[in-house]
Amino acid sequence: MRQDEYGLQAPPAGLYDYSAEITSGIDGFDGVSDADIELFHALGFLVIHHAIDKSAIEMGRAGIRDLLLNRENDNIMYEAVVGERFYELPDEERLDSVRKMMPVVPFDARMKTASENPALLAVLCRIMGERAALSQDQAMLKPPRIGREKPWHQDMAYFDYPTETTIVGAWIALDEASPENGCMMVIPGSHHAGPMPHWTRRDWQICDTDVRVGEIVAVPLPPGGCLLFHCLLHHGSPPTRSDRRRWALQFHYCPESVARLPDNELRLNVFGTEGKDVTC
Ligand SMILES: O=C(O)CCC(=O)C(=O)O
Repeated sequence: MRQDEYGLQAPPAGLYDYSAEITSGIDGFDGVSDADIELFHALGFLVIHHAIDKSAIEMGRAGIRDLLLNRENDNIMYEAVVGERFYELPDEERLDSVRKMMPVVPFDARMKTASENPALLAVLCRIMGERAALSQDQAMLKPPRIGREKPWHQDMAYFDYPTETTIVGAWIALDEASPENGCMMVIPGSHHAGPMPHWTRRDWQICDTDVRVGEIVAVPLPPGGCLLFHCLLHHGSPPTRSDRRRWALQFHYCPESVARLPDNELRLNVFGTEGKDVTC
C-alpha cells in the first residue's frame, strides 16, 4: 500500500468555480443516438444516466469493499492525511481513507464484469469506429471530508499511446457525485486544443494558471450514471467538503488496433515541459 505521493496543498481559490452544471443525461447506453456520438466528438464528453442498474451498482460497491479490506492488497493509494495510521484503522474507517485502487479488474470478477458491459462497449465502438479494448481500470474514491482534489489534467498525459489515439474514459458513479463531494468537472471542447504541458505540482497536472476557469462545467451524477470523456479533455475534481462518500469506477478504453508506445519518452516529449519555452 502506498501513501498518496503528492502534497497536501489546497488548490488556489476559484479553481473549481463552475459556470454550469449538467443535471440531465442520456437514458442508458442504449439511448445514445448518432447525434450524441457527434456531440461526443464536438464536446469531448457525454453524460449517461442509468448506465448501470441497481444490482451492478451494488456489485461494484461490494467489489471495492472486498478489495479495500483485503490485507494483501498493495495496489491501494491512501489519502496522505491518513498517513501510516492507515494500517491500524478499523475496517469501516479504512473504507474512507483511500483515494484510488489500481488495477481492480485482475483481482475481482465483479470489476471484470463491469468493465465488459456490452452496452458500454457498443457505444465505445461507435465513438472509435472499431472495437474498444480495456487499457486501464481504477476505483476512484473520494472519502468524506478528507478526499483531495484531482487537479486539472488530460488523461493522455498519463498514457503511452500515440497522441492522436481516441482513448475514452468511462467514469461510473457508484454513489451520488456532486460538486460538494467532488464530482467530475470538465471544460467542454478543450480536447480540440491538443496536448497541454503537464507539470509536477500537486499532481501531474495542467498549470493552475492555464486552466480555462470561466468555462468550467460540473458533471454531478446519480449512482449508476456515467461520464464518457475524451482523453484530451481538460478535467479534474475538487476536494470534498461533504460528509458523503464518493466512490466511482473508472475504465479507459483504447481502439483495439492501436499498440502501446515502447516507452514513456515519446509521451514526455509531447506533454512534458523539458526544452519548451513554458512557465508555470
Ligand atoms: O475521480 C476523480 O476524482 C478524478 C478522476 C480523474 O480525473 C482521473 O483519474 O483521470
